[in-house]
Amino acid sequence: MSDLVTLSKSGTVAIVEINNPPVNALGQAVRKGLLDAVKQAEADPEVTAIVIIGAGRTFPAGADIKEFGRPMEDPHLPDVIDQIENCAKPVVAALHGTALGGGFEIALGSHYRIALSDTRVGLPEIHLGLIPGAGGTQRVPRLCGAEMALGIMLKGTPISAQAANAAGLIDCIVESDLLDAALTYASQLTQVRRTRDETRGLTDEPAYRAALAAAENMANKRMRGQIAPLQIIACVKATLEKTFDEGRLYERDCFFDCLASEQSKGMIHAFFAERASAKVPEAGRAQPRPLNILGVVGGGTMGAGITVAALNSGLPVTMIERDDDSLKRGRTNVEKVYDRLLAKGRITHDHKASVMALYTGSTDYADLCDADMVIEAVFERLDVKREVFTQLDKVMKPSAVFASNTSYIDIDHISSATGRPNQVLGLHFFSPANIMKLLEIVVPKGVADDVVATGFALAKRLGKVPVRSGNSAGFIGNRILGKYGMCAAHMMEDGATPYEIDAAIYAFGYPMGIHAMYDLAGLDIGWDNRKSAAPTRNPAERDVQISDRICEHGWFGQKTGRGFYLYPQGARIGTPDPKVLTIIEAERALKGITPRSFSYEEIMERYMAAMVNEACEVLREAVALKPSDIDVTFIQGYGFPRFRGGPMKYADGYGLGKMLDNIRAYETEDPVFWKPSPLLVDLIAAGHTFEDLN
Ligand code: 3H9
Repeated sequence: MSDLVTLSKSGTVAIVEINNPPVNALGQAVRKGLLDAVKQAEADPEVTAIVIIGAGRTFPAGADIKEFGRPMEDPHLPDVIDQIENCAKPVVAALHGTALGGGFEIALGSHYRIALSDTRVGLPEIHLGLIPGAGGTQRVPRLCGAEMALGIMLKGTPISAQAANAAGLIDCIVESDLLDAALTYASQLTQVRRTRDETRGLTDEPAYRAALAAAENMANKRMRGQIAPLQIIACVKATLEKTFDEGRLYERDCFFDCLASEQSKGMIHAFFAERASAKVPEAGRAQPRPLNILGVVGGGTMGAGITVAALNSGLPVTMIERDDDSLKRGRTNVEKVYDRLLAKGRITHDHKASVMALYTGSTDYADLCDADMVIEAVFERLDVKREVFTQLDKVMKPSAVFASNTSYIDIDHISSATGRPNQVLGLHFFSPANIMKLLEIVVPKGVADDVVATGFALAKRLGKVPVRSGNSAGFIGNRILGKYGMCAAHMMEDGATPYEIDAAIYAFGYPMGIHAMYDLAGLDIGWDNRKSAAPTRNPAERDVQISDRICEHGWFGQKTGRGFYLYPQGARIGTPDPKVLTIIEAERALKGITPRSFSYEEIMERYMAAMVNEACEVLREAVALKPSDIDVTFIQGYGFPRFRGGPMKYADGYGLGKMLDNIRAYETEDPVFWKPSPLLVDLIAAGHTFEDLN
């Protein structure tokens, strides 16, 4: 037996313990150990029942994702689970932590399931572009019906032990002493029970079929182009049409189809990239400073969103505003978030009250004297921000960490307003800040390591996905966005309508196209930026002014009812605007451009080439530490389809040589905009890919 699985006995009950930190992933050695242990316990005449339990922080959290992509080694998880299910002695799975994926499937193949009350169980394979492949799609619907089973597998979000218990997925919940409770439970069992024979979930066939139809409808709309969701639905349908064994074989085929797909490779890449982005050199060299009280300056959309994110994590927040009216608005902005949840029945009044008890508002900076960290989230103007930092410098304690929530401004220009610039970093939150996962942590030169480590500790506490960025204009995300945004503008002026460009981007897998996104963010933001950048613009650079013309009409996007699109009666989804097309035609005529047509393929080739080429510059200048950080930035902050793994992963798959050829061809049309990045050229010359740089 392997060291990762141990077998012991308590009286007549055998204890099989899985000990593979940190999450007891089910790698080959664990599977083999588990198989051997169960066989051995079954063969032991003294043993009357078996308990399977995880050591450390959790019951297995699933298959070992690192093994995917390599040849599968025996024993396979479904065979291990068969051994457990076919065991002649009762097997009890004792769950704690996060029993996920293959881990939960082991529990489902066991005859009984007992769990600590704070356990979460689930089948999150969908987030890896996979489906449950060890019986999950066949057992869960048999136990709890199609609607709940599809919810668990299509959302991939773990559910509480209580919800699982109510649905019949867990038999018994205990508050503490899991092993003792499981031993007592197991010692009283006399017979085995097989989840495969359950039919409770199948009793109401019309409801079952209705749930399948609803899921299919949802997947086609909201999970467009993805393979795994439809495979999950097909597997659940198979529970009606096939025997358990046939269904399992069908599930197995679907699992391997998904595993072989580019989509699962992209999503698995994203899984590891999101964990790697938190591992920065500074956090390896220094411990974070204590973080018990947070200050937030500004109660507008961003300040309130950041406050909510902090309050949700249990961090007390002192919000500073310039006067009583503004402070009242700030508090209202925070409360609005909870009131919406209350209205939807997602939280109780008590919950809101307990969270709001952590909130303090003030108009006096001196009230930040105890704060360990302060995040400034005021208007995006350097003079305003500098004034705030001057005030903060007077009142913050010596060890305090200062952060500016900015999307563009040079942090050095802000930090020089304080006497301690080595304690100032940038935190670029994305709106809505309490929802969006991405947090760009902007690290100017000379910032103390423990200050950077504190920024990453804050991100972890708030449940954000942090990406380290150098202090370059627009940081990682907006800098690259600026470039491919320009590429889209060129295509628009050359003949593609904004609606065709958006349709191509949507078909690629984005939730919306770039013009719809501009409308959502507000066209005036870009207009202001272009006006302030005008004096320093390179005159040789192509200057598309279509969106300026739109702004000159006062059409700033959704908030004014029209932008690139029309939004009649407050509509959230826009319709094409013939007047915008007229504006575009006029601009083309002014420049003497004869419009030509663009296929979706060409639109995406140019769009991706602009994105990846600028990303190479961001890497070359060490603004981003590695390509996978850029992938994370675009997946988490800019709607890049996760199933494509991010722009750099996509580029590796597309072929770097082919992408460079495209860029060189575009360069002949516009040598100012299209300059191949030396990093891309060198990478190809060395026969490497972005993956090699990760
Ligand atoms: C599956 O089960 C398929 C089956 O249906 C069929 C098979 C035939 N494997 O996230 P954290 C690592 S598919 C390998 O920072 P947390 C992770 O990379 C699987 N490694 O901790 C990190 O490593 P490092 C279905 C894994 O507390 C470390 O563990 N299951 C795995 O924030 C800590 O992770 C899933 O999709 C794994 N399965 O969150 C669950 N899981 O320190 C995926 C984690 O080197 N995992 N690692 O960076 C999770 O959702 C979270 O990790 C979990 C803990 C909630 C468990």
